[in-house]
Amino acid sequence: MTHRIKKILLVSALILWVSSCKNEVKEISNTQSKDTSLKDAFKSDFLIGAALNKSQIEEKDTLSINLIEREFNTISPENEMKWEQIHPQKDTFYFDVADKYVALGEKNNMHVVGHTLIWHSQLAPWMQDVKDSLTMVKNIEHHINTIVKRYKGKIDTWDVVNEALNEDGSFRTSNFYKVMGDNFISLAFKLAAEADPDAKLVYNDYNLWKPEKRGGVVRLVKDLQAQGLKIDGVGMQAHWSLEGPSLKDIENSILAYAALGVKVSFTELDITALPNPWDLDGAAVEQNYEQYENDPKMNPYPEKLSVAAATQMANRYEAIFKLFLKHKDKIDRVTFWGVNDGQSWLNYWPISGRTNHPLLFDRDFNPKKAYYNVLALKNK
Ligand code: 9MR
Repeated sequence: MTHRIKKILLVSALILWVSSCKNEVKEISNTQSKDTSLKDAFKSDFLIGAALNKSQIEEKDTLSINLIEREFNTISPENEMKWEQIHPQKDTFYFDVADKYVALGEKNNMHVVGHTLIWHSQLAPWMQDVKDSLTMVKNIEHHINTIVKRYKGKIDTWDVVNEALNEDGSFRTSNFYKVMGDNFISLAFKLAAEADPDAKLVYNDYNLWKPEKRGGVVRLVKDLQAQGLKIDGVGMQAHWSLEGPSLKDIENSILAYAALGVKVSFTELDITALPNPWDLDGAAVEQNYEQYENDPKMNPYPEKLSVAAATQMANRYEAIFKLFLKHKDKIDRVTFWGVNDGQSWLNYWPISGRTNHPLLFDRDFNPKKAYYNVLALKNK
């Protein structure tokens, strides 16, 4: 064999080897994504979702998009459909990003959630000043009719009213409440049902595991039902921590809401890995948290979780999903509030500039130990 032929053979062999390696890598990653998809693992139990930010909705963040399409079968808009974004002035609606959001969900055959129609927070300033009930009713009608009708048949579930209750179960004295009493809640559910009779309608709030707040939700749902109005579900937001709430409190709420004949959704699940000011001795909630901003004690995992904390997080997620599976007949959806740890709102709240680790995927989109523990529940 001449030197030249030997060289050609060697190069060909090398090319063959590299391309077979590529195939192997592709095959492994395909199999991996198939085996490890949350949506497939839980498909006979409940939907699994994530809240998307603007750059994900606009498909600029392609790494997120790959993960979202692989792992989730339902999506929620983290901010883009809130009143101040979508309806910033009386006669101005911005549908651009919301349209893209709905199109993304449709393209991927996902269950699309609308968040949220009526909320005291992130409300357009022009609505905060409304003082008479006739004007408020008209504005709510205009808002709900315009948005819900636009996405009729495309948005599958609406968070109709968000966070209308105080911690003791009484009504929050938002501007809606000050002007209309609790009638704004029945009005919103009535309008949403008329605008899209097939959409699922949900009351959504945080700390719904608390017995007193649970009582408030039970009263609210019963009241809507007594008026003959449609309410399909209670959304328990689930911004939780490693220590609490207890599984018992969560379970008691699942049972109480399901007993009303509505479904329970976990709409905004994340588990903070960091100490919060109100966990500290003597720290009152109303304190200003800026003082903690550069306090290393409040930011113990600036790079990644310690092995012990990652294990604690994995165990906590495992226990929570075990409870969800126990009540899968009552639960229709579990949505994480964000895609990866770096994108979570918990890096900015309640103290800004910290490094939190509340989700199942790390900042490089790698599944964490918590992810594998959750999936393993389906292999037991
Ligand atoms: O994650 C959202 C964050 O980006 C916004 O700054 C914040 C503004 O209030 O809202 C966050 O989402 C909230 C959700 O819409 C309703 N439940 C509580 C969520 C966390 O604050």
